[in-house]
Amino acid sequence: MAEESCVSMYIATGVVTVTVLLWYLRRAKTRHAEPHPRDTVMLHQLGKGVHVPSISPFVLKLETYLRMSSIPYKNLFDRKMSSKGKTPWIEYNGEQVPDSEFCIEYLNARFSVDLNSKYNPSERAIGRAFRKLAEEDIYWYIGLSRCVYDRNKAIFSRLGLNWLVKKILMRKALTSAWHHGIGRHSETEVTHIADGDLKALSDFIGDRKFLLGDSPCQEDCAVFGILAQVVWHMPGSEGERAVNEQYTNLRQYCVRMRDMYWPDWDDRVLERI
Ligand SMILES: N[C@@H](CCC(=O)N[C@@H](CS)C(=O)NCC(=O)O)C(=O)O
Repeated sequence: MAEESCVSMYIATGVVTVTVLLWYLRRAKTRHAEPHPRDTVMLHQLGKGVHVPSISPFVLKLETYLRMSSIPYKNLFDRKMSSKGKTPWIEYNGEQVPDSEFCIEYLNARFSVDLNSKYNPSERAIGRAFRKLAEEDIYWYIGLSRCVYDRNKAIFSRLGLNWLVKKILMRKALTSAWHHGIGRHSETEVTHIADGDLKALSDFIGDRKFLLGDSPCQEDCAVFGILAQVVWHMPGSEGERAVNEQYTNLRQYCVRMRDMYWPDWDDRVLERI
């Protein structure tokens, strides 16, 4: 009996100690967090990517949008997730907005931005459809390639992730792809679907400089966010081969977007190519 109460006391002491420690660490972190300047968008994101400023297509999309629209912003590479458990997200004068697309809608309204003003409703509709193709379809191919199909998990290894984290990422990718439905297809089938998407984008962009014409539009941010991962962040994959050998206009498109909006690209990546 005495032994049991002794064990309970040890457990209780342990729980209290850990709770106090966590509370203290959290408070210390908050205390040392940089103050957020007023009227500046704070962009919460992950750390640097390997050959692209972020391994997240949505982070690249949102930061490209902020540059394209000349909205003042500051990066916070704090790896904090949004209230929806995802990255990226923004804070503006104390207001939090999760999800890259909702961030863009919010900022468009706040700063009276319309990056699609040169295009008519029918062109905008096509832009939206291609954004969805990129973010809702090619996105899964990128995730599965990096986390599952690539036996070496090259990009994650170069980010210094250990085997356990890589295993957890692989499990997570497999589970979410399974629930989405795409994960029920074989690697060959998923690659085939992505190839069809890349071909459609390549055929549509053709000789144009940007998605809808000679001027970039809002949807270019998302399309670039996704394609840049295929071009530079999927070493050894079929997608990488396709954009380098078959759909070369997609590679040129990425280089054009990079050169136009990311003069500091080399400083924002871990390894320059
Ligand atoms: N619809 C979201 C998607 C964001 C998203 O899926 N982000 C990924 C990184 S690429 C993420 O945070 N994943 C973490 C997780 O799912 O736990 C957006 O546009 O921001």
